Amino acid sequence: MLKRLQLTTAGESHGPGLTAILTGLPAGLPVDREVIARDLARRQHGYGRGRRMMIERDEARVVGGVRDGMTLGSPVALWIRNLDWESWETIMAPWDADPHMAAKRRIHSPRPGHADLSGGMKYLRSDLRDVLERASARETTARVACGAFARMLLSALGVELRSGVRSLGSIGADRPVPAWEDVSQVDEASPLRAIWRDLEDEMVALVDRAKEERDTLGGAVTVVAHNVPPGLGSHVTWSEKLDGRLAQAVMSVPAVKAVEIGAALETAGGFGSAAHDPIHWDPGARAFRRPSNRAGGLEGGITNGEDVVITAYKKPISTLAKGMPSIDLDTMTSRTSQYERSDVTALPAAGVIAEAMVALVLADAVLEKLGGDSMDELLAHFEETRRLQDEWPDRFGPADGSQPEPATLSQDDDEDEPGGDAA
Ligand code: EPS
Repeated sequence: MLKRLQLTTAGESHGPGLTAILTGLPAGLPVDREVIARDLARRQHGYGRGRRMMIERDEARVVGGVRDGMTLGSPVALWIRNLDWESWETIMAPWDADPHMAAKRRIHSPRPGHADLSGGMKYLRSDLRDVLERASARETTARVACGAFARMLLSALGVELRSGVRSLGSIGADRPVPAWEDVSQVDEASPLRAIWRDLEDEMVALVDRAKEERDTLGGAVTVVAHNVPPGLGSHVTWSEKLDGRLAQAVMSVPAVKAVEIGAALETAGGFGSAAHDPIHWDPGARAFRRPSNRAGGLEGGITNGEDVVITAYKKPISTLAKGMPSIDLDTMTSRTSQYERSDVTALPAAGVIAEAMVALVLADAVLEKLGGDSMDELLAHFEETRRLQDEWPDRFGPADGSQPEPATLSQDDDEDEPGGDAA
């Protein structure tokens, strides 16, 4: 779904490491390695993660596309080591794996909700590990590292992104749609990166309870992109609509089963008059203003200059320590699903991953609209587009400059229109 950028990742959860190749970035983008390191650390953080996160210290080694802190316009290539590889080498080696060890860790009783059964059937594997290793959320490390490059491109245009946990289980589900001010206050060091800090203790207690009950939890994370230029994406073709492109990217985050833009769930249940954001004109600032942002910054699949607000709803992790009713494929009899070390919840990380996906889609839409092989060209095109957009309202109004009577469209007027029912 990306149009100018292309992202490919490779690597298994317990393989040697992860590779990512990101193509399409312009030359001359300053690359701050601290931004990449910070996003990787943010993704690793969060209450409810399993022991694996104590083993890994994610670090992206840039092995292509960057020279002396600047992109070259060539593909950016990254390598991230799996420190856990040491314990899995005999099982996951590309050659000469130890058959005895591999058999010990073979998966033949699929976890309901996971890719185990559907992937095993599709790829005709007799060890479901062949599926779970790639279906694992470990892969999102590579996405977050590349998302940091997209974030840096966006920040050159003044766009910022933040996220947080909006609800965990049912805690927080009755709170309003978070705005930029809410996600900006998220304390990255807090246990769950909760948007509503007053609910954090209750959320932590629920994670403890789920762990004790050998169960798992889902919830919702909200990403807000601030200062997004108007005019990204387009209404003209279904595949260019930016809401659709964002939804696809965010839905691809592991365990996400629904994506909401703005206040979609709330507005779907009411009247149109309570759903849409009134449009005002501020003559001093020569800017359109909206007192609300229920549309989440997107109208007609195009950014309208308001903050882009996206919520991802994540199902509870499908690896339950207590298992779920399943089938042993070796005997085709009922059996509890096999357990693989996992997390009780990964919601705090999901927010960071969704941020990376939103950043990649927005950066892609920026490149689609503004083009340019270099950052210099991109920024020049950005300024010119801004100037044209600022001047655009002058194209309206009577040619002689007189003030027209305010126009109203009544139902009767509508019926007199060509093609109206009254014809
Ligand atoms: C995951 C299971 C756990 C998580 C892992 C995703 O890994 P392991 O089976 O090695 O304990 O920690 O997430 C990561 C490794 C990560 O970097 O996010 C799964 O089954 O999806």
